[in-house]
Amino acid sequence: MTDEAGPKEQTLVLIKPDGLSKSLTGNILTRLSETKLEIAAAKCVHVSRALAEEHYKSLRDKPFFEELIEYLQGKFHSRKKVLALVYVGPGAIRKVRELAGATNPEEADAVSIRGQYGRITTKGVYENVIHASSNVQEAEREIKLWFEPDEIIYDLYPAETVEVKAKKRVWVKTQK
Ligand code: DAT
Ligand code: MG
Repeated sequence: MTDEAGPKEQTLVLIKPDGLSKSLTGNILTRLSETKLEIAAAKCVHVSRALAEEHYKSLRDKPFFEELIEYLQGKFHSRKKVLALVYVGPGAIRKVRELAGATNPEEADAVSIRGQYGRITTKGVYENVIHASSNVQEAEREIKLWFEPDEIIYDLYPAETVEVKAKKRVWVKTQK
């Protein structure tokens, strides 16, 4: 995929439980719309421990890992979920990272999303409101972790059809 402004790119964005609990979703999506990137997928996710650990697996040895996992799962907030989105477009990774601001909300540019809305708790947890992939490899790994191919409106990565025999929940049929 290419266009005049350069190669297209995709990135994973998570609005974390503090962002949802503080009713910041609209503000954050408005800020992200300034980038002119396109939303290619979106869903609410109740984050399992396994998903949180896999998402942050490169930080497994950090002293703050346990709190980070609990934070992503919403253990410290009223909204125990995240809003996961895939943004596509030229320079998507850099554009979203710039808007997000530095990891540490106290060091983040004052007008960045993390600078405006983030905080460090007394326990030392960086409640920095959103996650954004930091490079192409991370974006691919994270998008494949959070989304199935059919949940994204574009074929961002090669996908295949496999035969599965599985149970799934369906809507109960009601008589009209
Ligand atoms: P980023 O989210 O900017 O990509 P990262 O991948 O290094 O930063 O870390 C992932 C998350 O871990 C980050 O959003 C907040 C938390 N974190 C990172 N460094 C931390 C620290 N020194 N103390 C507490 N939390 C930290
Ligand atoms: Mg990171």
